[in-house]
Amino acid sequence: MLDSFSRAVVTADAKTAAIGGADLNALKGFIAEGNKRLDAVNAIASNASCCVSDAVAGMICENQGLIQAGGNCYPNRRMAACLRDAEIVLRYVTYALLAGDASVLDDRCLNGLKETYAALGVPTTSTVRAVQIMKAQAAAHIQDNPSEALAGAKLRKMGSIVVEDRCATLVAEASSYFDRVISALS
Ligand SMILES: CCC1=C(C)/C(=C/C2=NC(=C\c3[nH]c(/C=C4\NC(=O)[C@H](C)[C@H]4CC)c(C)c3CCC(=O)O)/C(CCC(=O)O)=C2C)NC1=O
Repeated sequence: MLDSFSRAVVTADAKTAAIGGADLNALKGFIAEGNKRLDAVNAIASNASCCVSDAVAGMICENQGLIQAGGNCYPNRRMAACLRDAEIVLRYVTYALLAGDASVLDDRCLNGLKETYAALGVPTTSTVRAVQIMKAQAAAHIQDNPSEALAGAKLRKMGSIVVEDRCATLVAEASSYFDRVISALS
């Protein structure tokens, strides 16, 4: 598992190069923006159970065959496995966001997941739908701008946002990790 720092070392070593000015500048940025990153991780992690249950409920609403006999969220044992898997994915996305590097997500969560799902008959299009919903939720929580229309009574704001750009860079980075999950399953 790599983070932004160990990634810079591994990349430089592969070129037998010293850590150069551009690498150090990138790491300086990582440190300077570090508190925003921690807020972004916290925004996802402390809303995780709400995100997971809402994403899986949304996926099922759109495809109710999943909870009928023969569906992959039927019976309750599979429903529980599905909720657990969505929680696992979200957890690894937050780890990647904390590290600033996708390797923890790739190595410990996505490696072999497509094959596991194929063997178990877990429908990847439905999984992808749940991941897409979590991607949208994560963006809203990092921006601290959840939609009142979608969140209703569950609306929760963290109050820690740096308002000028609504953490656009971190939203894009988190989105890229969700996209990685989607492409690993597709
Ligand atoms: C740390 C990384 C890690 C991951 C990612 C992981 C995934 C994972 N999900 C599994 C099952 C499963 N995953 C699902 C998920 C779903 N079914 C649906 O219809 C939905 C589309 C979807 C939820 C969004 C289901 C239903 C099962 C059980 C399938 C079965 O036993 O028939 C299994 C088989 C073993 C088990 O049931 O526990 C694994 C290994 N395990 C891990 O250790």
